[in-house]
Amino acid sequence: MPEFVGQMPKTPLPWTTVQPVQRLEINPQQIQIWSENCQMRLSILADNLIRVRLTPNHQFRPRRSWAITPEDTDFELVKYTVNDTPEFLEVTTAQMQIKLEKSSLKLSCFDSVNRPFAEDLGCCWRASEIAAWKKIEPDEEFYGFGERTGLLSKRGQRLTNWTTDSLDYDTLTDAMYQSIPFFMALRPQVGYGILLNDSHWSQFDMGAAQPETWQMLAQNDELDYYVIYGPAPAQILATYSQITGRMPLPPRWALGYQQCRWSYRSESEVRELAAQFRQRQIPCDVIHLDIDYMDGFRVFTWHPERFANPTQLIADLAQQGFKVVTIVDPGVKYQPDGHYSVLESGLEQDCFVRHADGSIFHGYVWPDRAVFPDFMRPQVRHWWAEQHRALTDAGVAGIWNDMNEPALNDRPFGDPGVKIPLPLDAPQGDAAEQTTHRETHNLYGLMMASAAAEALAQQRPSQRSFVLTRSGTAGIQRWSAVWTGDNQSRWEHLELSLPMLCNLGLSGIAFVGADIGGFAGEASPELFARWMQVGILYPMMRAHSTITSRPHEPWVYGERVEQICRKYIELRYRLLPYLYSLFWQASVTGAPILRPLLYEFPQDPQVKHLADQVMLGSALMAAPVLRPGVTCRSVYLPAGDWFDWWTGEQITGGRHILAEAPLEQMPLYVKAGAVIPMAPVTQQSQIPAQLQIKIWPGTGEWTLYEDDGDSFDYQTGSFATTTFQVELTAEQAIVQISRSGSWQPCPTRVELVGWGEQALEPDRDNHELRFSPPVQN
Ligand code: MIG
Repeated sequence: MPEFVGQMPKTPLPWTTVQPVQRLEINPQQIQIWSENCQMRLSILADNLIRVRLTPNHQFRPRRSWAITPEDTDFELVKYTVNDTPEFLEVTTAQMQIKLEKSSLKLSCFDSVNRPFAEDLGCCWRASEIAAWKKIEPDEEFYGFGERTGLLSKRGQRLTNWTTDSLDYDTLTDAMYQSIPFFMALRPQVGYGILLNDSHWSQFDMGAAQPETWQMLAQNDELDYYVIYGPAPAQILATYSQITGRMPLPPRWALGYQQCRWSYRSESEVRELAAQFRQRQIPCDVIHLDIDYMDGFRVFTWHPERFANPTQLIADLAQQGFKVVTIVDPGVKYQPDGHYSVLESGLEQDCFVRHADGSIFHGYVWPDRAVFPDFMRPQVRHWWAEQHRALTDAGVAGIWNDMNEPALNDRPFGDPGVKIPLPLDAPQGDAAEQTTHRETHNLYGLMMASAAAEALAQQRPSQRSFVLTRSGTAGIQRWSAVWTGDNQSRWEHLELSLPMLCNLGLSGIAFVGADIGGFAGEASPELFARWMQVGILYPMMRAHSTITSRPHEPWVYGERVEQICRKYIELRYRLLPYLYSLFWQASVTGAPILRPLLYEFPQDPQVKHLADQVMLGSALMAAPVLRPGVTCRSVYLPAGDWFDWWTGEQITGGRHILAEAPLEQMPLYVKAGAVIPMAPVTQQSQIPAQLQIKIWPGTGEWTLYEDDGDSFDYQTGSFATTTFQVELTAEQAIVQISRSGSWQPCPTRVELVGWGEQALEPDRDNHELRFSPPVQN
């Protein structure tokens, strides 16, 4: 545990255990339970969702305006039955049963055929911490936990929830930028999720201390958690995202290739960069401006010489099809000379975090001495959002939030000797709900990102927002995409990006990416080429590099690597209609876009640790090369029929195969019956002029989503969903097509791979296409 966090006693105090139930009260939604030394509230929120609260105090903590989950009363009442015996209280919903042992308040859950899950072993508390222990079932593995390095399953690990600037992270790193106290426990047939609904410092021990026990512990005087029954990961995420929120549909351009560097230091450098992309015909949508666009690292300013006319620059870039995203850090330069309106107005409106003694807190970050907004207060967020006009007025299309853990204690900024963390006893929040940084630390990034989203919504009201954040907690998907911070240009980091992004996806955050090429250090040409191949699978596809490294532009590593980058970025652009539909799906159901195989094949024991192969949606599987010098690799194909993306060869699954993987090729496979829409290559994302719907022979169903890609008109019906149902018989293949929504789709052809191609009527409604098998020779 970081020493600055706890007020933990040096010698741990003994735990207090729960006394037997004295009395209980059964209400339509909540069951109140009183014992001699604590009270418990069991809320039945859906057939597969309960919330458990337990406190030794007389009252539960009041709800906060920044709470990430809804009030219990926001849920519709569900029917459940109660069986109240002297030993047990049994609550049964349509999907699960909850059994409470009255002597101990231990709570266990069971599925409809009585298989146990989330079984309590005990709940205790002592000074400033409270914990519950539950049973690990023999075949259980644990996924999610937000942003984590290491293997896919976290069984046997101890994981801390505390947002931390984790520069130089590796597989041993514990707390990282994001802190998401959620995981799912999966075993064949049974799966459930746990959200620890607490922003204080907390920890999960998934069998590190005792192999058959998992524990959650919070530095709080109340235990508050949700149990979500699945059993499949998709169901767990659907419910999890119902309580923590889903990603709003992003603008289509945010799915394109994004180019970043610390930093593009001047207008002419940025213009040159843009020109390179267009001359070399490498598609790109977004250019990021890192901290050097500012005047002396003052947030919401432009450098007077190097970025003298940002409005003109951004307008010119728009002509060439580029959007500009600017970095925004939370630290506001403290130099009260009357010339910096952000500081002046922030001081005037009392926006900055103060010490417990009332004096303003100062830390040292990029602008040297700085003060930090208290984003927990709504009026501070409004003020912060207003400041964004300096950027949006110039035409900035998206906001990149960095350093919002907040990062200020572990980096030698300013005076190298001064490392001052934000004190845990600093008051935060409005007078009405005042608390301390101890409770809000993990929320700092979330609330900062929500202010950025508020700014874009206000200042670009008819366009969808793009916010990117480094820090966040559960629910961050509502406001922002997430990237995995300062990774390194090493093969190990290419490899670990996959389980890391998959676990973020299993934590409800679909819009995620890692810096392509690695942020710190020097990539070899081979590593960069392989990373660009993997990068097309990242929901957010951005290359970035640090100030001392080579820029990670597609042409930096010579002709051969440039060719490879072009080929894969073009493939990304051809796949945009498919990806865009996956984003729509994520926005509606909470499903991840980049998925571990276990998400698609939860019953297959072969894939529970598999993370060097990934699924993009349910149709496409990639088996990238993650090591130098490798030109072929073993690939596991789950049961069923598959097709090689490159050769079209049909392969029977349920086995390992050896795949050819010369540097030019990332092995890619498609499931039989898959439907993948493809657009012509363009240099920037746009509404496709025509679509080719590729279907691989088999049986399946898939829905294509289309709209204008940028406005909110889709909310009033201006979209098209087209569902393709594919059925394969010995004599023929039948594709049934139905469309809804008022968006007029583009000209479309349907290709049954290896069989033939047919044009589709523009209205696409209730069509049936029949294909005859190819003539064998
Ligand atoms: O102290 O803005 O993770 O992407 O380029 C480093 C400079 C601050 C850290 C971010 C990185 C960004 C860099 N920032």
